[in-house]
Amino acid sequence: MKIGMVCYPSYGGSGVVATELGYALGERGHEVHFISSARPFRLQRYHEQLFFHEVTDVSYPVFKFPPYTLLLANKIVEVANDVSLDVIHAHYAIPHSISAFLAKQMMMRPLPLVTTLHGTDVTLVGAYEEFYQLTRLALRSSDRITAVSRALAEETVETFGTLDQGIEVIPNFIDPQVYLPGEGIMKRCRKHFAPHGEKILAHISNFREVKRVVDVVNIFALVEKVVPSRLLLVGDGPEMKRVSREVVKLGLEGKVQFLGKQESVQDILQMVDVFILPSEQESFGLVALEAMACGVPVVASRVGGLPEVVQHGKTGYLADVGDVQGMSEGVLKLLTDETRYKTFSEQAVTWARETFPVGRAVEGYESVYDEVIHSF
Ligand code: GMT
Repeated sequence: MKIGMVCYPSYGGSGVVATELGYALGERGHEVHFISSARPFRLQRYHEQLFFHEVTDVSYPVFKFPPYTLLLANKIVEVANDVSLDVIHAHYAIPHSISAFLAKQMMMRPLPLVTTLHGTDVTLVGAYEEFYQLTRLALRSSDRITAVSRALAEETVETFGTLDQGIEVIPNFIDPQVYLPGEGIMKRCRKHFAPHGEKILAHISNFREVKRVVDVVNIFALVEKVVPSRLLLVGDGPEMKRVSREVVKLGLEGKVQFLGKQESVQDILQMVDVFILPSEQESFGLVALEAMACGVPVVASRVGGLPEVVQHGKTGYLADVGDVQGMSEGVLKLLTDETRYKTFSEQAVTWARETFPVGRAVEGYESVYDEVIHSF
């Protein structure tokens, strides 16, 4: 099959899922054409079945903002005609499915559209009054819709009503060859961050408000009073200043390290003891899955799709959103009992590998493409 993959290029789970899916499809002999405003950040390795088409900007005095949605629609048509795409797979409803919908209208032949919902497109963006009607159009005009968790599929129906084509849940996935417990080189780094054998906690995100990174710092403050520890904060985003201020306010400088944006998060996860994800909303929490695959138990909020990803009392602990005390207790339960820690860590690896293998997800998407192509 020839698949047009439309995604955001920047740091974020949806771009990661689209890119990893592209590589896996390429391995199975499909041709995958990424269409985006820049090269997706995980699209680094050369693969003969993978191609990238950049949506180029235009500058014209009457446009206050360049109309990206339209430029993308035009590019989709160009690529679809040039390489004879069989299907368009849009990751994120706004604006990608809308651009694909426009592209479909411009085509002289049918071009099936599959939309994958990742979360904030529905839970935040889609539910804003300003985007509500557009998101509804994106959903209604997609030939097939998939969602990354049951929770997200249910929330979509609650917000937008029942959709004729239904929503298929295809959970996110990991490549167990990449995300695995590791030692080796990471032992050296561990010594660098925790020279006196302190425990290492970590959080990775795009530092948006919805991630509640300030809670991470507060959870860490409670933990490190009991167990000598260090906190690694990976990523960057709008909340960075507030988070840095909280670190200073609590006198935690020297115990908290900001690592900025990083690409191979598996290298960092392999030296971590507990991963913290206290988000306000999380349709799936891909990074929590990546952590577990590396043998790192997760302490997270009981929200959205996280209970489908983190098994409370088995691969980590869940607490209500904002329950800093509860989450710090979860971390301490893990850090103060070696036997429990080892059991959780092993269960996390098994759960991640057996429940979310890349192969199962790729087969799921392949059959969605196949069905939609043959229904035209
Ligand atoms: O969480 C973000 O801020 C980024 C966002 C994205 O579009 O990449 O993540 C969403 O999609 C990921 C991949 O499916 C999910 O793992 C995240 O849970 C989801 N984020 C939210 O729902 C807040």
